[in-house]
Amino acid sequence: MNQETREIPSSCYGVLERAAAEGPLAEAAEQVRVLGYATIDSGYTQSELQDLSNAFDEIREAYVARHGQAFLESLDELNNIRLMLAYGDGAFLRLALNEHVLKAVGMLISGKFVLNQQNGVINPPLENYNQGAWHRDLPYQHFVSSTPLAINALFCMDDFTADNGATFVLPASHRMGPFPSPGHIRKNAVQIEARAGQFILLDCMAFHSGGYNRSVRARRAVNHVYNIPYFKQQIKIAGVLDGVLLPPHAREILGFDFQEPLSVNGYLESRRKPGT
Ligand SMILES: O=C(O)CCC(=O)C(=O)O
Repeated sequence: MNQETREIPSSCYGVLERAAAEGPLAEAAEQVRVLGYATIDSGYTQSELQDLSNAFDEIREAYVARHGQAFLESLDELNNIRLMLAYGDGAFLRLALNEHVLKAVGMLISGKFVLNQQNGVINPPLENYNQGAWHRDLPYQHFVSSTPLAINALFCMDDFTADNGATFVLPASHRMGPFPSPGHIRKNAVQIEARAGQFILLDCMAFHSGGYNRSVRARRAVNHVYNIPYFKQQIKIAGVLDGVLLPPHAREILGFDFQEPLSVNGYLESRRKPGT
């Protein structure tokens, strides 16, 4: 029986407390809290998606030319484009500030959050690649936190299908410290199929892995890790972008407002009250 025709009971008993989630973003946030992953729509039109897709390929070509294919290969970096928002006409900066994503992340991370990293990810056909192995996005960590510290919003540049190696996730693994056993993985791994233009939201402590791409074309994605402002960014965005023209909300999300003071004086000045 498929998911749509199941008759799911709607009544309950013995329940004193119930989670509230109204609308697709709140429902996705609830699913991330419980299972560690969900999908949401970005709201882009087909023509905006096509522009992003073209921009992705142009930026990649220029990136590989700038850094050199052999050098990138020697670092296992050929299938990544670091900090895409630093290139092109601002399309990837707008993607990092997508209002659906920021709303959903705001429902998940209590208080302020910043963008830690934005990376183009390419899953090449019939080859292994650096994201095709189980990992957390806060790697080497084996604790459990009661609320998310970081969320990955993985933008699907192409359709994610079983054939082209759509991302696998281990549901609820953000609630367990250790990496699960091989038997648990065999029984519980879920592959997340999604349409181009959707975001896959992952609690950064949920174990996930790209799948093997058996199709004839690369599967492209752009990951965005947002986290509480206490973690350092992968690349200091305030050192790469000129923040002068950015609106206050963008400056906050990109981390301009959370740079560590360089001295005690700098710290005290950063706290100076207006008019003193
Ligand atoms: O390529 C994928 O499907 C997974 C990407 C990934 O693991 C990541 O961005 O952390």
